[in-house]
Amino acid sequence: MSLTLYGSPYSTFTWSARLALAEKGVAYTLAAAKLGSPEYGALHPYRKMPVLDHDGFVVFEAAAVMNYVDEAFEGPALKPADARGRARMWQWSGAVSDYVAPAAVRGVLVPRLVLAPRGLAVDDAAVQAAAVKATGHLGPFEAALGTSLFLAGDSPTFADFLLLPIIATGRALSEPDRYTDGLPNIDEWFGRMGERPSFSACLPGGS
Ligand SMILES: N[C@@H](CCC(=O)N[C@@H](CS)C(=O)NCC(=O)O)C(=O)O
Repeated sequence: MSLTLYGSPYSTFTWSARLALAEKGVAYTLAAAKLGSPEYGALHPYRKMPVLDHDGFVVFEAAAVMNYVDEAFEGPALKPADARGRARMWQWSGAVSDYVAPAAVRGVLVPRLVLAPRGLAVDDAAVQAAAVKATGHLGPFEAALGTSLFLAGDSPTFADFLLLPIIATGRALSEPDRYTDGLPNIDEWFGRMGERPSFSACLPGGS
C-alpha cells in the first residue's frame, strides 16, 4: 500500500490533513509539493497543498482528504455518528475555509511568514486589518466553544483539525498581528487539542 501526502509541514491545510492521518493512526509519506511542476499540476489542477495519493487514487482539498482518510482506513471515527453532528462539522469546516482562512492565512500568515522572510514587500496596514478581521471571524467559533468541548461535539472532527493550525500559528505571532487574543474559549479548546498525541506528532518544527 502506498500513501503519500503532498504538502509542506508549514502549510496550515497540509497540517490539518496530517492531524487527521495521525488521529487515524495511518502511516504515510509526506512529500514536498512542487507546486509549479507539470507533475504537480496533474495532481492538483489549482496547484495548492495538500494532495493525497493512495495507490494512484488522488484527492485534493483538505476536507476531502480528511474525509477519505476517515472512510478508507480503520481507526477511530473522525466525524460524528449523527446527522446533526456532521452538519455542525461541515458548517464549521466551511467557515474555517471560507471566512477564517482568507483573513488569517492569506491576510496575515502568508505575508508575515512567507513573503517577508523572502524579502518581498508586505503592507503592514493590510496585515493588521486582516488580523482584526480574522479575530472577528473567530467570534462565532469562540461562542460555539463556550457550550461544546470541540466544534462538533465531545470529540475532535475535521472542523477542529482545520482550525487548529490556524490558531497554533496565530498564537505564535507578535502583537498586533496576533489574531488569537481575547478568545478564552478558543484558548481552552487549544489546550485540549494540544494534549492530544496528534498535536505534537504534527508540529511543523518536529517534522
Ligand atoms: N481549499 C484548499 C486550500 C489549500 C491552500 O490554500 N493551501 C495553501 C497552503 S496552506 C497553498 O497551497 N498555498 C500555495 C500557493 O497558494 O501558492 C484546501 O482545503 O486544501
